[in-house]
Amino acid sequence: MSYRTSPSADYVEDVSPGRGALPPRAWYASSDAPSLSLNGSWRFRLSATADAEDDAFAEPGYDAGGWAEVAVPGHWVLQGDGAFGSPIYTNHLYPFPVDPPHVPTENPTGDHLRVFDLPSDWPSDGGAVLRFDGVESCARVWLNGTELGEFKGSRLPHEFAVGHLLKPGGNVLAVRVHQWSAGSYLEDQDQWWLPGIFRDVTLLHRPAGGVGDFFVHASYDHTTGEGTLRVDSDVDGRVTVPALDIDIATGESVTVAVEPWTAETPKLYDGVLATEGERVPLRIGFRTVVLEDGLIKVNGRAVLFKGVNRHEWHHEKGRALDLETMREDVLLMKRHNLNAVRTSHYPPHPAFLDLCDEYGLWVIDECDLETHGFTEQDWRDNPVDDDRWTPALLDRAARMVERDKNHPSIVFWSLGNEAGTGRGLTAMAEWIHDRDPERLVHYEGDWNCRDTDVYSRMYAFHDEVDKIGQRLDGGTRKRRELPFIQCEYGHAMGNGPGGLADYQELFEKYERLQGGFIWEWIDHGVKHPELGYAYGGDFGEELHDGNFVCDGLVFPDRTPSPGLVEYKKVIEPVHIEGDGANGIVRVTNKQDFADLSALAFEWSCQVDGETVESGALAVPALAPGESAEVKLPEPPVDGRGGERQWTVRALLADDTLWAAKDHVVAWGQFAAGARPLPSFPATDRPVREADRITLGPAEFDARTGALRSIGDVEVSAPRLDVWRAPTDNDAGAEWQTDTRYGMLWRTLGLHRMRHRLVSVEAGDDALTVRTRVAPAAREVGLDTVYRWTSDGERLRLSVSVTPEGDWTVPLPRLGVRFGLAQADRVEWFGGGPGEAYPDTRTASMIGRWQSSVDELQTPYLRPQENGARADVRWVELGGLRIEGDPEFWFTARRWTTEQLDAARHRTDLTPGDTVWVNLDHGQHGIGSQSCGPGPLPQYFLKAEPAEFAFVFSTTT
Ligand code: IPT
Repeated sequence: MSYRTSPSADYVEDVSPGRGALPPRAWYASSDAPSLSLNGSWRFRLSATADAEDDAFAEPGYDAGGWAEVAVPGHWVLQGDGAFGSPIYTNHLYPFPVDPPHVPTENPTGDHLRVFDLPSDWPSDGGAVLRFDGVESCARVWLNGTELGEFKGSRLPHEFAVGHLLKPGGNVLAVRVHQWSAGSYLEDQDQWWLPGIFRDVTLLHRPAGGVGDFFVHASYDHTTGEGTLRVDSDVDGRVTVPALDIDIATGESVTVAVEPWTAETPKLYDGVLATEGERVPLRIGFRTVVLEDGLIKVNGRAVLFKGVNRHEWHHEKGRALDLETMREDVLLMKRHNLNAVRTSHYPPHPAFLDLCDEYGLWVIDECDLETHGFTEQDWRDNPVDDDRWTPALLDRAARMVERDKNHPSIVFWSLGNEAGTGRGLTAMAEWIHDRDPERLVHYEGDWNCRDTDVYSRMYAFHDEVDKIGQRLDGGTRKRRELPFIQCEYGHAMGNGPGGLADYQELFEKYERLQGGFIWEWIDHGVKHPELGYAYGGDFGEELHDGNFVCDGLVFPDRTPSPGLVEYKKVIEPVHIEGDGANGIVRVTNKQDFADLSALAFEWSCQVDGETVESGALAVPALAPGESAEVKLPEPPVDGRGGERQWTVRALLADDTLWAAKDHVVAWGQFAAGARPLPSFPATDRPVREADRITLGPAEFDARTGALRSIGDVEVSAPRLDVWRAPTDNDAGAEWQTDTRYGMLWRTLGLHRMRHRLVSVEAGDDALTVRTRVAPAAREVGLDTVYRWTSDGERLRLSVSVTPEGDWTVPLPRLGVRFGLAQADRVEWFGGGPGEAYPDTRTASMIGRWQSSVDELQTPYLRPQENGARADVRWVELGGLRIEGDPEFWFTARRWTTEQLDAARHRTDLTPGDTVWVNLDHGQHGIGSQSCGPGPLPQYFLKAEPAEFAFVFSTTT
């Protein structure tokens, strides 16, 4: 005989979306119907299983005085200092046995209790609705002891009619939240598993005759310049838009001249929907989205998405974001030239979409659906191909579309992410196409594009994208006729992504390619008292995916990473090229809709990186796609013979919503003359005295030829260095087995090179030190000759490297490393202000830059190679000036590469007494192999014969 002690928790494993909730509808704020936020501190009790406690706590009068408290919105595992469990990070693996729809018996369950009074002016007539904007993953709700129902669909709204249950005072709202439910099978996104009531809870008064659901249809006819407005409403009423003199009945259409909405020109018209009992403000954007001639067109023009995938993340609050944090995201995106967001992989808090409407961002709104873990069993039992789950899928589609349908920013509905293929997805697509034929449908998981209006891929390599652009990729007939986007590319994990400029070139070259969305916006690091930021495994998870959750363009505190700065430059809306010798600039407007009238242009002329003159540059207000050549002024007369260059910037001409006047939108630089290379006659000869050799300002160890000092600056001798602490992109994803150089380098032993001294030769005009640099157990090596010369004041080191043996891998870096006892301030002339590598150097601007050694470091959450400055002509630090022949890559840090390599978190790095300086002739590219292609061949640092030199002098 078997029986269950608590059948009341059966709903947890039920595949149905739930019971008791109202049908989904548009999310809006009423002008006159009051609402009551139930956010705040709630009483909280955690149980280990779904049925550990009965529902007595939901009864009025229950004494929860002894319970803990949690903040709502919030995730309980991020509160209570570990007393309420911990977050779990997995990429695509389910952290529980795949046994759908069953979930573990150990199912953390949080009982939440909140007692509230109605405000004294709460209307006594009408009804009321209780709205949950997001609860992970399954909730059962009671008000004043009456059960309202239960629901799943974590990032979707659920409303209950509660008017009949409300009392003026002492209302008891009880919510039981289960971490795991059948719904968890549909929510296998690559992110932390974070249970809780993580979005707002609100009580909404619903006046008699109030607005129910409504659908704003606002299209734009680019051939006439007119917009057509129709608002369908469950409850009849009138629609007014004062600025357009519109006053129509709901359901009625009107066509008038309007300014259209685009992400570049987000014109919104304020309107009102008034029914007998309520007024609701409308923000109307007129635009038409179509698939035409195989292209995604808005208002008659093809758009190019310069986008990013945005998960909701806050380093302390998880996915419980406040409005200011959402606005910060939007402002950062706009300031970095982004024009599009994919809401990976669920509908965001609705306020974020209001911001996208207002500030101007194209949106792919994605449904809360991912079943990625089923890939481990070849997608067997995948819920999206099992009719029993289809009602849940359709419920999710409807909750997204109905909630968000009035946002002009949304151009695509996305069915979800990484869910394989199946009938359930088709059912969703059919329902969506039918409900909203005025937008397009996206889904990446089906490369045959059965249900979609766009061919979408993730992490396709450059060569494949090139083929797709040329329509040489084959595929089904349907697919061949569709435009292409990369819904994910440029994996921004750690240092990188590299190769963005090369992608952008392709996107701009072929009409079929309509851009892409970087993976992803923000590192999901969790603020941690000892580790700084925690990632997967730091909470002792039995299964986890490490720092794969830290792959954003901004750090967890939203500081832009170099990847974002690079992306900003790569996607700049204006292209500025120049012919410095002839004093001509060519400016191209790369926007899709706006002319250049919002921008002002400025030229400046630099000598040795210092601006000697600048002024305004008159550039015509070019239409999208247009170019013009503009003459630069006569180059300034300046006696100095240094390196000359022009810099031209495009700035905001006026304050905008998202940045102030003079914000730099785009720039270009071009040389106006060659750089004079540092050189001097070798007049000094090395002198040997006992155990030392002197040459000009320098002293060497006579036996080893190792440099000891230059003037009074002590150094630990420069030696050849080829090792860098592998980046996440060097290490590569585990499924890319044959070209993961981060691994191959280690296998070869490049992190433990030995230096065999061959000879020290004090000649007439030079000290020559010959060595062979090679790893144990291998025959490959690098013959390395250091040749030192001096004119008495300056010291020149020429390095020549000749590879021996069969080098089958590129080198991580090639240059010299040395140590300085004291260094803090750094000044250089070269690329900056931020780091750059061969395929991430677009944003590196040639100029004079200053920094401290500490500020040179880029704080990647998992420590790895970072902080190199490109094209350095000279650098000064620690009493030395170092000039390059040719330009070099410069890195300085207070720990060694080996320490950097060994560290798991930033807090593992402790500054030592020595500042370690790398002067590199070459760096290997960065690529995006943590989930995509490695560096393109042109960014490889091949093991080839090389010669390079540095000139040292003291600055004191
Ligand atoms: C792709 C996922 O869609 C995304 O959620 C994230 O996991 C990303 O990869 C990697 O960070 S899936 C890809 C591994 C094929």
